[in-house]
Amino acid sequence: MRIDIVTIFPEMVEPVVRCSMLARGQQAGVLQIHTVDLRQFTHDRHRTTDDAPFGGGAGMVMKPEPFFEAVEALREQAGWVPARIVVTTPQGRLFNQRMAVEFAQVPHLILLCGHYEGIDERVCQYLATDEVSIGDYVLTGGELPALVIADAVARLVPGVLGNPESLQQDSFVDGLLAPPQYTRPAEYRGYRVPDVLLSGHHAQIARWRRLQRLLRTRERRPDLWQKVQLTPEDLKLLREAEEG
Ligand code: 97T
Repeated sequence: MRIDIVTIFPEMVEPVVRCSMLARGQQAGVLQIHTVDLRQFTHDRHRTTDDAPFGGGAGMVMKPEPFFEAVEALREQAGWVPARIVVTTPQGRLFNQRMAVEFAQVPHLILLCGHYEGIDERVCQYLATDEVSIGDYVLTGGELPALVIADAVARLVPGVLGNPESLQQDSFVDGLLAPPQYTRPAEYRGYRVPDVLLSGHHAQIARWRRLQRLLRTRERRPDLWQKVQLTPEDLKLLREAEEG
């Protein structure tokens, strides 16, 4: 898989893709991540990427031409394989694990980072395949959202993670949060690891973990809880927890 991140701040993006798990996938040869300087696709002396908004108003808008030319050049380089072209913007659909799985299924992902008051709408309408937000807060630019998306997608590419079993245990795969995890020492500053985890009773441990996931999701994420399909075993675990 190839991921291109198109930005006016390549020096912000570059160190992140050179390190972390993203580097592992590139080392393994299953993932290629390129940081692309949008200014390479300008033609004027000042390498202009923005301009005043038509109709007036505060701030600047990113010009369409450098984005169109960058995407064309990158797709050409990649041999015109199927691509998703994603603009990161507060106006986009909210990013989630389902979208990460979708994006991981195409061989070429191009992430376009916006700044200022936004990007010329023609980029969103005629060039991008997707407009994506990573959450309801305002950032200074699309670089961090692009890195978030790149990370979430890259770890799904076969060979990027050392142990693919962990993918099956991801939160959201079955719509529940993960259970609490502990490691040695079994007691630290008087804080003890729950006895059941030290017991070696695998069935009881599995039941305890399932219950913790249910309780946490109900307490912290009513939005996820609404959609959970509870099994008869889940209802029994919850009933017992309420009694005991
Ligand atoms: O706040 C932003 C500014 C520019 C580009 C993207 C964002 C954003 O994306 N998700 C949340 C905020």
